[in-house]
Amino acid sequence: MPAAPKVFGIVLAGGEGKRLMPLTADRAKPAVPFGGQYRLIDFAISNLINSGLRQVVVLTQYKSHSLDRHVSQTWRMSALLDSYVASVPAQQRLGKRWFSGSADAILQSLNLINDEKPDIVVVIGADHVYRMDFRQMLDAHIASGARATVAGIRQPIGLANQFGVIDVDPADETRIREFLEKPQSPAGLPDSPHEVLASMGNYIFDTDALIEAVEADGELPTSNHDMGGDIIPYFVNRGEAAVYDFKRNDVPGSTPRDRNYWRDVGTIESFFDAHMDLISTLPIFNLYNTDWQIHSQAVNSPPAKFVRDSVGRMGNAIDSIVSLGSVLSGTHLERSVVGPWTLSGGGATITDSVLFDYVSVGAGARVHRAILDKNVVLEDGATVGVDRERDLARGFTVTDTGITVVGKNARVER
Ligand code: ADQ
Repeated sequence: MPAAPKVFGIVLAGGEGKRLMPLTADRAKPAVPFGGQYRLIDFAISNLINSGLRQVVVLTQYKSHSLDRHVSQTWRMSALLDSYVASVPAQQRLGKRWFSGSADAILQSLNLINDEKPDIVVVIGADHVYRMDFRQMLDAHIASGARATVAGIRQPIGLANQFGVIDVDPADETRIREFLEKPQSPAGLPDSPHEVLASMGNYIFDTDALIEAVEADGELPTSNHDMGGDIIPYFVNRGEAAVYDFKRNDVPGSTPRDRNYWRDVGTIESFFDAHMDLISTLPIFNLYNTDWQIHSQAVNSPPAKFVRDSVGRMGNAIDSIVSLGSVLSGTHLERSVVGPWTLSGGGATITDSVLFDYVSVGAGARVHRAILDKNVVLEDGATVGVDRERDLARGFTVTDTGITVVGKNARVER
């Protein structure tokens, strides 16, 4: 490995995100808005760029239009420095078929790697909220001599069936001796029986190893062509996979509270909870870390505005984030995240909620524990999240813990 290896980044962004419906009815999961002005994919790309990567491709497939547009408008890099973040849709280079899995997405995109000839390839998912300095994982990858390194984080054992579960060789500390993709009842950790070491879906490979593995996998008719299910076990079976413990990662500017923050936002519940992590005085995840900024599209919008309504009623906002272009008039806003260009009328109350862009909340309306997607309109006096049965009867999604989700463009009557 050269002293300064050339590193290429691949962001896997083709997943459907079925468990986030209806938010993914019309857009790929990585394009789902998050935290007011971001999209989920901004966290993955910001981490790579802040870690010094300058050549990054985003592999897309499912409902990729708004994702492609967001990537191309947000991540404009300098051609002079041969820097790019390029969104690459499925191109059917190996026959007339779409990607059949995340490993197939890489197999079908090997031309991108062959063009750049990197020494190392970083492959990451696009649907987590976190900060990570990949330089530290790269150093660990090179030091261990492994051909594949998987980032791992402890998670409650009850969630093991959502993750790849890593079993580390106790004699070696980093070598993975077993990797089970989404197991039903794995053993807990020796020092913590209620936890497992979960794969974060972030990997580093020596380039020749990655090419070899996805090509071999492509020949296997029984394979699901999945990075977690097939490619990582390929390296584990050969004794060539190491774990990188995310606990060691120390991102510049992290607070003691948000050091090693990582959240899989695959479900409505976790998506909602991740928003609540942003808003308290000392947030569990701090967006105001200027040493490791999460970048997003620079929107050309006027500042957010808070005014009395037409009859002089005053509003207030506390423990909340409000994005550019929004006007809140005589509204009480609490523990909520409001996206760009959202309007709310006099006497409205919005609590414990997430509003995307271009939402309109009518005068006297009430929103509680709800997610309102783009362009949702609440008529004057309408309510969401107040009466579960009524929300269900109106066709809204209501989770077990009572979060109501209103899909894009819906009009909510009084
Ligand atoms: P999942 O997230 O369930 O588990 P997957 O659905 O393959 O795995 O998604 C991983 C990433 O790949 C996502 O960013 C997704 O958008 C993308 N992706 C999926 N199919 C794709 C395709 N055909 N083309 C392009 N991109 C695609 C994974 C790992 C687990 C790990 C969890 C961590 O398999 O081992 O624990 O991530 O959340």
